[in-house]
Amino acid sequence: MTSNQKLINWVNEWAELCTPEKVYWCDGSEEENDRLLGEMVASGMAVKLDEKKRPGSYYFQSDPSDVARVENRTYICSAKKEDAGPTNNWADPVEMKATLKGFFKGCMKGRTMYVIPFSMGPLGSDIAHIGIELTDSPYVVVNMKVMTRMGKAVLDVLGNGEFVPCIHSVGAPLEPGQEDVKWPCAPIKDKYICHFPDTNEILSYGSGYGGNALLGKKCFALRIASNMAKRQGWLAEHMLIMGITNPQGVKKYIAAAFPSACGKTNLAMLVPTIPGWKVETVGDDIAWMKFGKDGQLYAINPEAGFFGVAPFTSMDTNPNAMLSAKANTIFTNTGLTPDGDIWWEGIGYDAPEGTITWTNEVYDKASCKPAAHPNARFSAPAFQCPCIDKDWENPTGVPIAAILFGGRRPGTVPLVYQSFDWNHGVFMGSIVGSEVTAAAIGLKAGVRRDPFAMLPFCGYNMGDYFGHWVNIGENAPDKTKLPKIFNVNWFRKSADGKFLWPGYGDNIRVLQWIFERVAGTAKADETPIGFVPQLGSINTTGLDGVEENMAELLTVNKDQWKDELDLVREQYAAFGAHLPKELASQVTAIEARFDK
Ligand code: SAT
Ligand code: MN
Repeated sequence: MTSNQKLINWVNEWAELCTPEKVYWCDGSEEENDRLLGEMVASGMAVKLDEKKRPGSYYFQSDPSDVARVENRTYICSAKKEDAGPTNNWADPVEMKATLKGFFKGCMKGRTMYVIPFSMGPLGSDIAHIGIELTDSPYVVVNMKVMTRMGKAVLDVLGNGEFVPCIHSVGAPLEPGQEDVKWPCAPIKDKYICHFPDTNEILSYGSGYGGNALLGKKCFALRIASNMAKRQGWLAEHMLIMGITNPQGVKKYIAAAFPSACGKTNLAMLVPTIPGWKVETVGDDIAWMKFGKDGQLYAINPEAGFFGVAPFTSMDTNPNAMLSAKANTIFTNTGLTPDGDIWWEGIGYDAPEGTITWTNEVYDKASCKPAAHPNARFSAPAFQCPCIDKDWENPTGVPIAAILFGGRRPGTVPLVYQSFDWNHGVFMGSIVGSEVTAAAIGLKAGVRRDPFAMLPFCGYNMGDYFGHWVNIGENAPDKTKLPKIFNVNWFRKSADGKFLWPGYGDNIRVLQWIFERVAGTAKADETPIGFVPQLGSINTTGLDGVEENMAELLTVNKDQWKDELDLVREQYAAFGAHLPKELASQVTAIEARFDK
């Protein structure tokens, strides 16, 4: 299939260590996909959903110990500890390699080693990169088929070129005659998700779920790619990409960073509630951005599918996601209905009698045990999304006019505000905060800072990452063409704990203000923290009972911000000398503006 000797040698080397029963090179064909899914149905790992209700779709239940990314088992193995920074787990690369080789030795016994060539980004795009994942999980293969461009065509593009080596094992060798379990994996203490930024390698052991196992996503497209991007002067970000068209037919693209499971997929596929506006989706999770020849920042979505959180996705909250997952979709840890469909909390209708939970019990509403795990997911092909952008696979990407940051902040942070300039926008990104999501194990619930929504995904020292963002602005080919930067907060609450803003499709009203700020028409007040919409400049036509909330939604309170800035100082202290002076000075500048 390939004459890339480096690739062949590398596959042989790992096959020798892992001792799989056989090595299989994935060609990415439909026939191969059907065969693997058929084999998983036969072995009891997968359930084929009803062909009429959910054509071409399959259902999986994971082991109850293997349901999300394991951040406390995730490591950045840079030569120097300092280069991993204060927000990552660090391990010495030589020691970690030795430990992992111990785990990988014989780990694929009795299983097949699949070789998955995949491209993050449209095949052949200048912004795209190729990886090869070795895995002993057929579940990973069929998910990679949805989530990436995968198979023989990738090898053709690769030729004798460089690839990012990704090695994955569920860590459950089979002795001769030993029966397999439904979802093989290793105990949590033996799980390792390791990144070697100096050699661009990824080694993942012991988990079969999501970002731990689909190595193109968080491991490659964010942790390793953020390192590549820093070295090469581009951006690898945890951002959705959307196109917004106004009633006059003018279109602008926006990239937006929100922490995991914080409504990013919903925003990317938003259905506008105001007439004449249109939203189209380029991506819902990751953006790779590079300056084009015209000096604009262009973004591609490196993925080819959506790995969406299922619970509370419904025809009301996100019809486009529901329709994306209507066929050819893999569901993991949702409920399963007796008529061969899926069900989850918040899907918009009651669970049919006899629904099975993700732990394979009969669902009993009264028991308080949910049918779907909170981090249950659908893997759906992006092309099936009714609002997919016509340029979502354009190899040059789409030009980004604005960058948004946001988190869940019940207080302090206004509905929307705009930065004074690039570095002030970098500051806004650096102080993003949100609640801990169910996608992460081993963390206390509560609000945590999640700078640029990259806390679990930045593959190097976060202080240096801030510096990289400053440099991107500094070295931009044309500073006047840099995207404008905004912060949004859909989650501000009143003193009695009620959401002040309706959210969902009405977020288009905030996007309209942003769109018009970029166009230079919307009105704003200059406040110490940035440009805040002038009262009346956000379109609330047709909204009941929101107009009276606008003043509170847009309030910038000096005392709250003084507290906020104290917390930012604490947060910043952790970065020591790695904190760029351009950010430290933002804190004092905002304080000075408040005291003026
Ligand atoms: O499991 S993933 O890491 O891919 C999803 C997420 O946590 O955002
Ligand atoms: Mn994400």
